[in-house]
Amino acid sequence: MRFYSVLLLAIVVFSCASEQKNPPNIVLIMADDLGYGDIACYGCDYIETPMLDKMAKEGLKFLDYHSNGAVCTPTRAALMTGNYQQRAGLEGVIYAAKEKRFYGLSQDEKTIAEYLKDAGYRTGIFGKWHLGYQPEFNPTFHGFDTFYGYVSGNVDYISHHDGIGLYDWWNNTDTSYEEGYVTDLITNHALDFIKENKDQPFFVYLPHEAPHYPYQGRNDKADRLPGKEFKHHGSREDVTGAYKEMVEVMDENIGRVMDLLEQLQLDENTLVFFCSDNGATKAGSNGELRGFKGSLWEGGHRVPAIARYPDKIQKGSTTSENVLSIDILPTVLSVAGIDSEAKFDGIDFSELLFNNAEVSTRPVFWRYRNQTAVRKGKWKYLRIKDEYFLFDLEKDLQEKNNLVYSQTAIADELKKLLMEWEEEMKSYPQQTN
Ligand SMILES: [Ca+2]
Repeated sequence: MRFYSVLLLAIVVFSCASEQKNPPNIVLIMADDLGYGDIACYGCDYIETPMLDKMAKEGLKFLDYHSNGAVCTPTRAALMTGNYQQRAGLEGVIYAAKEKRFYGLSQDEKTIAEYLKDAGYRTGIFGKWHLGYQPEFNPTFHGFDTFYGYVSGNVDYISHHDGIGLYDWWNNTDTSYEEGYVTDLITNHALDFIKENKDQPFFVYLPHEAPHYPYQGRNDKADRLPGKEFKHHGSREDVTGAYKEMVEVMDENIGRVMDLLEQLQLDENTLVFFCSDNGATKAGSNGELRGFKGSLWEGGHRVPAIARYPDKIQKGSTTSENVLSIDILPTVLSVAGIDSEAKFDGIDFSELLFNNAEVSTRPVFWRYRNQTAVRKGKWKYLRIKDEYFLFDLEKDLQEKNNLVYSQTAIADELKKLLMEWEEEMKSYPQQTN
């Protein structure tokens, strides 16, 4: 009898320990410039995205998810640090131009990859970094064990040359020469990484290039070649057709990741989060939203996001809770069971993922070039140059009805919050390209 009690106790203790030893894998997939109306499960009727639609059917679709930036670099700084990009001094884009390529994510910043690596995760990034060209900014110095991809804002999908014609394809800190279409290549490397690390917790960050320009399909010729002049956006004239193909090929490749997780029987213990880094350009669609990439109208930063984690997240659910890029790091740490003393601007929304709980109506802020915005609950206060707006986003998602002169008490409250936030951000010097 006593033997059995001890055995039972041993089994209980062992199973608890093994549970702790089996933290979930995290797969974070981010599209580049994908708009709120660019995939079928968000209402697009000319681009087919069966894999993302399936992910939404099996998981949670966000209707009020926002990138912290209206352009690439700032969102990535926010995503990596869990804090407003301004704290890292990266409010603007890091451009390829030779005189502008000296900025980057400081070693003083602790990234999501570093937190996970410290907790025993294997960490890999496959795709676009865009947080610094210089060697010291390489993702392998920011917590990633493995890096395949490019450090600039965009490369030719076939030749892998950046916006000023420099070759930009890397394996860790070394230049890598390999042939292939960017979307396929980064997925191949992500799949290899998952296979190699299937027996230990891993973090895969898969920042896609699609559907950012140059607008090139899988079978197109390279546009950017050494010594040859090229059009920045590529040579294809049917941009809409190329764009559709780029999104569809990305979707197909996301399907390959999901299939592998299932084949390896890892999908039950893997949180997959998909999002975009800012709204679409005029080549794509932000659905009914006003504005495009680069603007603080909703179309610049309200973007698709989907979370999938079988048995943990309710299938086919949607949420209208307001969540941002900065919230992913604290949420991932919570899901992975990692305690951290660190304070973040972002919040842990795991209770929203698992129990459909409400997220607090904290104020959240955006600033880019000559625009600032603050959102609290349904209210959004927006400044563009010297014009001021107040919108009730529940009634007016299209931002047509400016209430700044009729709802003055609310406008004043939000303006005060914005001024306080800007005051706090003054202590961080910005590059503001
Ligand atoms: Ca982008």
